[in-house]
Amino acid sequence: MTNSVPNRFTRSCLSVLASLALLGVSATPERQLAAPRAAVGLEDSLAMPPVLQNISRVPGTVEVNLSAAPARLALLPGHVTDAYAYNGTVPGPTLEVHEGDHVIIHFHNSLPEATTIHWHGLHIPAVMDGSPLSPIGAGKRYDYRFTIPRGTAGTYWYHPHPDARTGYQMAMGLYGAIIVRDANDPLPNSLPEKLLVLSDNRFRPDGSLDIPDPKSLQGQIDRENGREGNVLLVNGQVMPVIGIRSGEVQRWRVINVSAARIYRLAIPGQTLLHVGDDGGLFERPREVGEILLANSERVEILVRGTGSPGSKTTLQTLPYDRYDPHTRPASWQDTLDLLSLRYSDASPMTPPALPSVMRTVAALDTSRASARRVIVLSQELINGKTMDMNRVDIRSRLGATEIWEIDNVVTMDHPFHLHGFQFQILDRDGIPEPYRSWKDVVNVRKHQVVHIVVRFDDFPGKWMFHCHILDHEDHGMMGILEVRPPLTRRRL
Ligand SMILES: [Cu+2]
Repeated sequence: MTNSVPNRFTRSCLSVLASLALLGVSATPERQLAAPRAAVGLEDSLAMPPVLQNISRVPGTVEVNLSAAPARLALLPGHVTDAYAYNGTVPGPTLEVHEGDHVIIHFHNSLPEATTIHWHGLHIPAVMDGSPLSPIGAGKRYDYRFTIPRGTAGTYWYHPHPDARTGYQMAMGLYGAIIVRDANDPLPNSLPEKLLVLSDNRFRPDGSLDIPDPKSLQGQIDRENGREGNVLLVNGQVMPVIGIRSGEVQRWRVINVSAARIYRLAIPGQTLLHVGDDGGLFERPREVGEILLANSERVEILVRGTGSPGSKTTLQTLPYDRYDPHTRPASWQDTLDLLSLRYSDASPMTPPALPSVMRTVAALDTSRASARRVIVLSQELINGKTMDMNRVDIRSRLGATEIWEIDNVVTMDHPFHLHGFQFQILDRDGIPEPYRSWKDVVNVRKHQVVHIVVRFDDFPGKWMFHCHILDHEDHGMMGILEVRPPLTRRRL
C-alpha cells in the first residue's frame, strides 16, 4: 500500500505542516474569532472548529449569530488566500444542538453576492431549508428558525445553496458541521469524540484558490468530473495528528464536504466499527474494513486503539474509480493520507464496554407505498431535463410513502441527495441493503439502480433533489419535489 500524496505542491506543504504539527501549531485562519477547542490527546494537532455560542438563556433554545463574509485566511502556511468564511473560520463554526431544541440563526450575508444556508439533512420546514428558491441578497439578513425533531440525533452540516453558485461559494470556504445530540445517547460519554470535516481544494503556487475558467480545458474537465483539489484537508489542516492510547476507543464523526471527491476510508491493519450514517446511529455496530463516503455523506465510526504503545498509523483514502473513463485522472489509483494516528507510550487501557444494540431504526412500510417513481440520472440531467426553478418535477402528498428507483444510466457515479426527508435504502442492483439506516444521500454508482423508500410525514412545500457533485448540481442536475397538503373533503 503506497502512502502517496496528491502532488508536488502538497508534498512541499506537508514538510512545513509536519513541523508545525509537531509544534502544536495548526493551519488555522488568521481572523479566527473563537479559539479552536484542543482535541483530547497528548499529541493531537487536529483542532476542532469553534462551536457557535448560544446567546439565549431560554432552556431548549439555541440562538446564534452567523455571518458569511470575504476573508483573507491562512488556508495554507506561508500564504494568505482570498476566501469566504462563516464567522471568519474555515470550516465554519459547528452548530451544536439537542433533539427538541428550538434553533434561531441570525444570519448576515456580508458577501458581495446572494447566498443561502442549506441545513443539509435536517427535517425542518421548506421555507427554512435554504434552497435556491430562497436567496438572501448581498448585505441582507435573515433569521432561520426551526425545531430539531426527536429521534434525529446525528451528524449533519450546513453550506450555501444559491442557484448555480454552490460550487464556487463552497470552494471559497463556506461549510460547517452540525451535531444533533441525544440527551440519552446510547454510546458511553467517556469516549473521546472527534469531528473530521474532510475537504479538498485546489491552490495555485501563490496560495490563491485555483478555480478555472469554465471554458478552459480544466474547466471542462471539472464540469465533467466535478472539481477535485490538490490538497486534502481535515478541519482545514493538512495531515493533522490524532493521539490515541492503546486500548482506547474514540468516536469519530466524519463529514465529506468535498465538491466531488469520494473517500474510501481505511486505517491499515485494523477494522472500524461503523455505528452511524447520515441520520444517526444504527441499531447495531458493523465491523468493517473500509467505508465509502460520497459527497455530503456522514458516518460515525468507533476507532479502537488496537496498536501498541508508541506506534503510529494513518487514516487513508484508498483508490476508488467514480470517473468516466475519458476524464479519469491518472492519479485515481493513488492511496492518499488524511491524518496520522499516533499512540502514546502509556500502557494499554482496558477498552470500554460498548452496547451491542444502540437504538431502534423502524423500517418504513413499503406495503403502504402510494407511488413508485423512476429518477433517471444521466450527465447533468435528471429524467432528461435540466433544472428549472419554475417547474415542479414530482408532485406528492403529505403523509405519502413512496418508493423511488434511482437509475444511473451513465459511466460515472452520481451521489443523489433529497432535501428535507431522511429515506431508507431498500436495495442496490437488486441486492437488499444489509442494514437499515436513515439517509439523505445515496451514491448511485455507474449503471447502478438503487431503490429507496421515503415518507413525507411533515412539512409541505417545494424540495430539491439533485446530484451532490457540485459542478453537476450547478449545471442543472437537480429537480423539484412538491409535497402538497392532503386533499380535504368539501363540506356539504
Ligand atoms: Cu452527478
